[in-house]
Amino acid sequence: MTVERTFLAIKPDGVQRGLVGKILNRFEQKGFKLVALKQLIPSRDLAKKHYGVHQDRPFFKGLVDFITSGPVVAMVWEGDGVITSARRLIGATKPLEAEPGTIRGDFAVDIGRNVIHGSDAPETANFEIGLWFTSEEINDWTPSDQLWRVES
Ligand code: IDP
Ligand code: MG
Repeated sequence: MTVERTFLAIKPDGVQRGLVGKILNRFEQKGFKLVALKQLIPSRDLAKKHYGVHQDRPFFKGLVDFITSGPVVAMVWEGDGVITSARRLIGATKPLEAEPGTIRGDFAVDIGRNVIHGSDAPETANFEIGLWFTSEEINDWTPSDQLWRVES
């Protein structure tokens, strides 16, 4: 059985604004499992690959400039349904359209400063996890309260 994983990254605005702890808490509180985490300033090459799908969009250069402008907190989270659920916890791309209670709904107003990235599908999750992390950086572990979390 393969456990579902997603790639999440707190963008430079989230780090600069001191939102790292609050954001991690949302996913821990939900019951997902953190299996990898690091802080890094992404290279332009990494940023361009990560946002490659948007390379022809007018905002591409600004997006790459921004994401490489300071530290990002990159993470892999694991759990059933984590890809879709994390996107719901994150909220809509345009923060003014994101529901209150979501991360973007609660912490952002500007589409170019929307605090966090989350993979949008299994294929992008696999691609992004492999782009940002080596397999040695991802930890297989079992929470000691696992039996209380899920029916096994
Ligand atoms: P997502 O982050 O919700 O998956 P995408 O459409 O994949 O949204 O866009 C990637 C990122 O590019 C967004 O999170 C946002 O920061 C930025 N972006 C998307 N559309 C625009 C735009 O129209 N203007 C400026 N930035 C944008
Ligand atoms: Mg996207």
